[in-house]
Amino acid sequence: MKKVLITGALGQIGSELTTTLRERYGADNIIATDIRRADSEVVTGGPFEILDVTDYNKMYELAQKYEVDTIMHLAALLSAKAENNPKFAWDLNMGGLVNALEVARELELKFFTPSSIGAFGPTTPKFKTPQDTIQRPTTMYGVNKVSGELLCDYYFNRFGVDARGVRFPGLISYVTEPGGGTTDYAVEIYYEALKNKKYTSYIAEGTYMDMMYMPDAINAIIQLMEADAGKLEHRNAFNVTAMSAAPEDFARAIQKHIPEFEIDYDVDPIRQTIAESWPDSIDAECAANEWGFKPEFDIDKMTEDMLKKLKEKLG
Ligand code: AKB
Repeated sequence: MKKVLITGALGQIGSELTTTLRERYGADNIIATDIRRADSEVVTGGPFEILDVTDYNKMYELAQKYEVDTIMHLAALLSAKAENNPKFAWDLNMGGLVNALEVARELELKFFTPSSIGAFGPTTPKFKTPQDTIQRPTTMYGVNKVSGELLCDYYFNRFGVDARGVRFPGLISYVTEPGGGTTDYAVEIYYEALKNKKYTSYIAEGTYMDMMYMPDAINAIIQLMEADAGKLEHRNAFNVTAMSAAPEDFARAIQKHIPEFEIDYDVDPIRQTIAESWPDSIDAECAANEWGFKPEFDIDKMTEDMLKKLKEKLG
């Protein structure tokens, strides 16, 4: 990986991945793209181009112009937003992915795209969900993610595209807020803890989902992309996770720093149904064995860092 084109670079993962890769590989070697411009270091800190991922020709031209050797395709609609606009989600999530894979095939590029715990469904084993298991998701986002996993495997097996990926859990970050996901509450809770010492959760008490702090997610992407291909049995859609947590677990971790913090609940039926269709906890053993995945942050370590960094950010 020497020169990388990133789609969705202003998104939750993209903004931190772009910064980290620019530090590691040199700012000029990381081409950030997104459908919009924003007041962000992603735009000012190195090459930036406007790209709608459904525009194959523009994606191909940019990859060629900058002579990249890798595409990291992050642009996608998250679970709750996709459920509100399923046809648009299909067009964007699948159209963008197939375009990016085609560019990778044509120009012989390495490839990364994230899948998600959303690729699992109600009939998937709920606890310690194995790497290879039943995947019958009941959301449009999940349908997109399973199709995407299969498409990446297909492009590797049929055309030899070195496509790699992980199944991310809910990602928590103080840099860029997520938009339209089911796990977004786990980010909002920290903002509200600092601003109002109180949070009303749209996810019900006792609802467990996997989560991970963004620095661990960024490390996982880099580690997987730099891993020796010969050691990868799975290549795509590796389960990765750092913790399985419910809203009250975040509340307890926050109360260690802000004792007066309170949580109550006003459950959103759509996002609750999505959450209940996902596993309580997934098993990341294959990622650990095949490329050394090992997260650093548990809920307490993450909470301490999140509150400190957010306090600095919010002033
Ligand atoms: C979402 O909630 O949609 C995402 C995800 C788990 O893929 N954060």
